[in-house]
Amino acid sequence: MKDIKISYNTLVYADEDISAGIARLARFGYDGVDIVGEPSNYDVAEIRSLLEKYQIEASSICAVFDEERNFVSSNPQIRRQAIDYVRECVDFAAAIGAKAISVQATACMKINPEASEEEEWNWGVTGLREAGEYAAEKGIRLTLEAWNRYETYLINRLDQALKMVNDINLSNVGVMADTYHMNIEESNMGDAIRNTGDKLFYVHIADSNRAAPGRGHIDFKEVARALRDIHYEGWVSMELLPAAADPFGGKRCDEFYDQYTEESIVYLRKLFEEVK
Ligand code: LER
Ligand code: MN
Repeated sequence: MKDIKISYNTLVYADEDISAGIARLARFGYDGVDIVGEPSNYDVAEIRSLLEKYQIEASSICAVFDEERNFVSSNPQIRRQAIDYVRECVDFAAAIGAKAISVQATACMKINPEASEEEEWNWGVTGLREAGEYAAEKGIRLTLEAWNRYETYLINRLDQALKMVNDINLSNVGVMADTYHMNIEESNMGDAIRNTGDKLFYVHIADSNRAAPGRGHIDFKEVARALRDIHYEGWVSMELLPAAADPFGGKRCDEFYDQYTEESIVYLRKLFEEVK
């Protein structure tokens, strides 16, 4: 069986130039890099040459959803901005050779709805379908990530993400798991993965405290067993964030650079070796 490829999200290296991040990932033997979805922050030619130089794949674009990019806003203009933003990420992904974009229906850290659940759900399905159709034209997948209840109110578990993916009904739109969010929301992480089956397109990894795997209390053997059970051949990507009430506030944690980057890949390679 082809083994699972390992990536690291540059969101973790918040205050650093992308070239330093990619060089570090190559040094520690990563297969890929997740790039934060702000296309205007990057020079496409530079990213392409870094990927080429360090022989690393762009595994995914990690799209960022805020109050101005929300598929389920009651304001149609903001819903349109979310679709247009994902289209922009699709163009960026195609330009640098990334094959996936992680998405969510709501803005991040937005915990209250603006309309009925049914109405918001339908806006989410319609908007993500339009973005997904555009992505399909360029051979890109959209991976719909479930976030914990403190970051969104709409899709917290994999079964909810799967329901929306099924409602969207496009072969290039699938579910994305993040072990940190799952640890909060799922009753059984292994079963949640198994029930998603071949619709699981992408996985973010962090321990229960969002630190490197092995530093919290998630049972990663069970996660790995479930990934093997569904014959998962996608990416797993490290997404570690500070132990802070606002993890996106840009707080620098020195251990997230060399130390956790090395520790995470050593941990995961051993895990996937042990759980065949
Ligand atoms: C993103 O991948 C994520 O997990 C969220 O917490 C929002 O950034
Ligand atoms: Mn994530």
